[in-house]
Amino acid sequence: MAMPKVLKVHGLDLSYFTGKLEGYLRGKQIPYELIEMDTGDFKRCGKATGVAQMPQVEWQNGQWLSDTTLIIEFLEQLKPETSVMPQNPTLRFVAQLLEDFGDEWLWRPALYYRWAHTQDARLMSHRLAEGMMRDVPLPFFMRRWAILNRQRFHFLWLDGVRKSTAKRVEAHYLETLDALEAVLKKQPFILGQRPTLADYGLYGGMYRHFFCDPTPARIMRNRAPAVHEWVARLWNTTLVDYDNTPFPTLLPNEITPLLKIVCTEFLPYMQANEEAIANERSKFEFTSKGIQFKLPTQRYRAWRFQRLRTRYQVLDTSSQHEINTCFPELGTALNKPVTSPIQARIADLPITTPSTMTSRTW
Ligand SMILES: N[C@@H](CCC(=O)N[C@@H](CS)C(=O)NCC(=O)O)C(=O)O
Repeated sequence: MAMPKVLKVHGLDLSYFTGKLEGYLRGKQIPYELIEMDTGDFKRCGKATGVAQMPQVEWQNGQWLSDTTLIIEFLEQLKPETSVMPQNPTLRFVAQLLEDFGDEWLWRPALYYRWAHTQDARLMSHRLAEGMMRDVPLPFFMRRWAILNRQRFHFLWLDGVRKSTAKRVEAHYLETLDALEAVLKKQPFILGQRPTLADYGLYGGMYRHFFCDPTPARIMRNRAPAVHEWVARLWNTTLVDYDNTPFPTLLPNEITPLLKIVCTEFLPYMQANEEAIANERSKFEFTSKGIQFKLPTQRYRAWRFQRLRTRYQVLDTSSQHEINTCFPELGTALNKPVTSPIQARIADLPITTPSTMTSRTW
């Protein structure tokens, strides 16, 4: 299949997942045009793909791509040169695991910093009222008020952020930042000398929120200058320059604290979410270092967790062994067979057309 000359990426230049995709497209040197969504475009794209989210990529002849994880997988197949997938199965698995972590775990602290801090919330509500909401026929101050309240309700209140949990959500950022700093002080990219999916997987939160939003950016500059530098480095990376740099074959020692966070926080969270869905519950409880969160279940995350487990289970025993030796908790969490697959609101192929949409499982 041929790639369109220029991809039309509908999104926003302040959006988590648009930033992740943009970083990757720049790295691959895939030309794209960023189309700044307004609410009308958001709805139109949602109708076209069946999922109301951003970014959405207009492919060709009325075909669309959605979901950055699936889009990246798809583009990797279409343009396998300048690959971001480590050849070593253990490293490839860890890169995919870190993408899951970046997408599904850093989201809460990223949204927390943006919407719970006055300075950040003021700036970002202004930008959204001017940008995404520009087609809403209301005075500016009302658009701004509406978006501020909407975001706070959805991404703070509904996502378990309370007085009792806020400090812990903050720590999710700070602890991840420290763990990443340890890695990036030693090497230019997360898994070594060459950019991989692990870098792009962590990019949404680390770039569009933590690097750009005033409060977390100030923290990053002071506390983790090597992370700060990595964010800019990745933006300026063209993968073709790394063609002759071999992929890493060993997990760097420095990555241990980061994978510890993945094992002790993220995987138990994903497990609890899946269990609750299997028991047809819409909420579940999750404890992070003694702090209890009450959270809504998310089918998409359960689907990703099952996908990750299946990926672990098809690894050859020596790779599994390698992972288990470093991180016994990983093996334990991922060994459970997937007995009742959970469907998400995402087709398992990123390409959708209006005709295939109707056959999707919601
Ligand atoms: N898994 C999706 C997640 C996309 C996503 O959640 N995007 C956010 C914005 S960065 C969104 O559209 N949120 C919906 C909303 O704010 O209503 C992906 O990788 O593309």
